[in-house]
Parts: sequence; structure tokens; C-alpha cells
Amino acid sequence: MRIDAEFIQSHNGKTLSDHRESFAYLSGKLDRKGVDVSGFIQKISKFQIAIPSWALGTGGTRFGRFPGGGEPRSLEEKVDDVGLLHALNRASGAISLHIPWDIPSDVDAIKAHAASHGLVFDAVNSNTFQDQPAQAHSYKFGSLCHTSHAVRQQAIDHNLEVIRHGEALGSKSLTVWLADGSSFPGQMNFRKALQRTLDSLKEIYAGMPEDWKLFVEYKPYEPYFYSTVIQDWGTSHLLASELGDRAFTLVDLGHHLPNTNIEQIVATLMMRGKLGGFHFNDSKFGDDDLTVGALKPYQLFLIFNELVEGMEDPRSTNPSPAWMIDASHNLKDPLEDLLQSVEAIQLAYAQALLIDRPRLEEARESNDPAKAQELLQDAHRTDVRPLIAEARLRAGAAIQPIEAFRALEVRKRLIEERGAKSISTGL
Ligand code: RM4
Ligand code: RM4
Ligand code: MN
Ligand code: MN
Repeated sequence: MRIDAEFIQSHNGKTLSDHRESFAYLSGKLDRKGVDVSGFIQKISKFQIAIPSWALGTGGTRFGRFPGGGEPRSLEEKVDDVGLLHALNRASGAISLHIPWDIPSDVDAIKAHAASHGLVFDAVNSNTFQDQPAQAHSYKFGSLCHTSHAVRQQAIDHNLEVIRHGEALGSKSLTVWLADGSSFPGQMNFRKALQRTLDSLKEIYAGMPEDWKLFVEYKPYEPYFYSTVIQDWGTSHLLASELGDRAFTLVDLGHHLPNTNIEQIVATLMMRGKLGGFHFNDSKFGDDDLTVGALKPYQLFLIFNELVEGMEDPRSTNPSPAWMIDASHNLKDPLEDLLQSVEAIQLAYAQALLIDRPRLEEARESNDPAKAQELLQDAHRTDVRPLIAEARLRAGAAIQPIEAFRALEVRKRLIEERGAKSISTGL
């Protein structure tokens, strides 16, 4: 199914006067503070967040899965789902594929299909954490770090193949997340495992086109229970630095131990020009599957504070990071969850843009923590929802995407189209 512009317009009609009133109030206030409201809205509109092809179906836990129905059965239908999101919010203009879950059978057709929804292909992701049916060697004991040369070579070849798929699709980056690790103390020689991982990554890096970037993700736990080869940002940064200028660290918010100061990691990586991309999600304990902003919106805002500082600094050498949501949805409708995720990210970004940076610097330089906190909280406590809604309105999207999604009974229609038991590839 597709959502036509007329529906969105007529749905917007219902809340338009309400919206206009709150927008006028907020923009008047910001105007008086000297904020360039139009420029601000343009920044919000430009900010596109990629949707992973594996987040469109219902996720599960190791204990079970409770699918909600109407899941996309093919890559084409996954593109359709992202198309629905983008029609509703005009902020989800890219899809990121996981290979081999989503290998296009006809590249030109899928590119044209994506383009018809206004979508492009973001980073491609390799998968050496699962064995595939026709595969010669198993990844049970790792992939790029494996003790056997043959297994490492197979994993390298897979990554090179993912790059070829990505090239055909118009992607410009490869994200490598490795499950590699060990479950028992003493099982793995840490030094050898890291060295082998670096050597394997060098071969993948050498196989990338000149205009591509390599993103190295880190994660301190899961699926192994004792150690992970790329456990933290420092290890990822070490690898990215060794690899070269086109290799970067990718921060997945859920890949940190509780209480880690993620905003400081962001600042450090940006100082080094090595923050390549971001995977958004939220977590209570140590997972990466809650809706971003559902639990710790202030932390998300503090992270965006660092991101904005880095992005707006003319001396920064950090390229514009690639933004993506990476979560799986167990209880909620995946599309509603993704709409909520995008909105939460936009809100944090908008609030961070509102921070009075010169005054914050002044407070910092004069060692005035109370003032610094006041300035941060002033931005965070501003209800910027009318600005985001206005950005959507101007882009032809829905003022209230989830309301529109429900009014149109999207899920019911998807179930009619695809069935209640359709299963999407992925986790
Ligand atoms: C749970 C819990 C239960 C067991 C299940 C399979 O974590 O420990 O006792 O029945 O796992
Ligand atoms: C991992 C990691 C990767 C994602 C897989 C499916 O935890 O976040 O980015 O590709 O999950
Ligand atoms: Mn991730
Ligand atoms: Mn993850």
C-alpha cells in the first residue's frame, strides 16, 4: 500500500489550526531569543534517519516471538514499509540492508522501486554472526578473528561480496558488526584474536571503493558470555585508526555497559574525526531494543549536545555521521515504533540546536556548573514538538504521523495484503 498526499493533507486539516497556534507561540518566543526559526526548520528537515531492513518485522527474545501480522515478505515490501514511514514523516529517506537477509534479486528494479518512494540505500551490513545453509565453514568460534585461515577468508569474502551488492545499490558505506568473542575464560587468546581481526579488516578495507567508508561497531557483550573482540569504542577506534582515513567508529547506543558516559565517547571520537555513524535505540539493562528516547531522553539530548557541537564546529574534521535506528520491536507495531524513534531523535536534535552555546562556553570557562546546567536544561525543557511538526508540514508529511498511521488503519491493510502470519527475514 501507499499513502497518498491527499490523505495526509486532509488528515492534517484536522489539527492544522491547533498546530498553527502552538507553532506561532513557540516561534515568537524563539524569535525574541534571536533564533533563526526558518534556518532551524531547514536543519530539521535535512536530517534523515535510515531505517534498517531488519527492524520492519517483529523481533523476539531467546524465549519467544509474538508477531503482529502484515510483516514484509520480501525486500520489495520492506522498501514499501520504509516508504510508508517516509510518506508520514519525510525524515526516513533511506534504508539500510543486511546481507544475506536482504539480497536484491533485481538491483535495477529495487533501486527504481526505492526511488519511487523517495528512498536511497544507506550503509550495507555484513553478517558473519550466523551460518548460512550453503556455507563451507562455521562461524561458531568467530569469523574475522577465527583461528582458521579458511574461516577468516570466508568472512572476508563475504564482506567483499556485501560491498559489491552495496555498490550496485548506490550505498557508500559498509558497517561491520562482529559477534566474535568467547564464552569461557581462557578460551581465546585476546591478542591473537584482535590482531587477526585487524588483519582481516585490512583486506576488507582494501576492497572498498575509494569513495566508501567502513564503520566498525563495538559491543561489550552478546552473543558470547565472557568476551567480545571489539568490546568498546577504544578498540573500535584503534582498529579504525590502523585501517586508515576512511574507517570510522560506529556508536550503537545499546552497546554500552550501564552508566557509560556515551556523550563523552561521542565528543572524544568527534575530536579525533573518527565518529562515522550512529545506531539509535534505548535500554534499561544491557540490550539495544527499546525505542530510542523511551527511557533516557535526557541522555539522548546530552549526546546530541556533543553531536551538534561537533557538527557545527567549522574546524572539525569529522564527516557528517550516518544516522540509523537499530532496534527490534517485540511488543509494539514496528512501524509505530519507528515513527516514535524518528520523532525522539528529531526532538533531541532540535533541543540540542537550541542550546545557547556561547553562553554555555562562558559558563564553562568561568567554572559555573549551575549556569551550565541552567542553559542545558532550558533547551531540554523547551517543548520543540511544534517545530518538528512544522518541518513535517512544510515537507508534505503528517503533522501527527502515528495518528495518521492509525486513522488510515495501515496495519490492518498490511495484514489484508500480506496475511497475519507473514514472516520477515532478519533476527
Ligand atoms: C528462565 C528461568 C526459568 C526457565 C526458563 C527456560 O530464565 O530461569 O526457570 O524455565 O528460563
Ligand atoms: C547487533 C548490531 C548490529 C546489527 C545486528 C543485527 O547487535 O547492533 O548493528 O547489525 O545486531
Ligand atoms: Mn547496531
Ligand atoms: Mn545492536
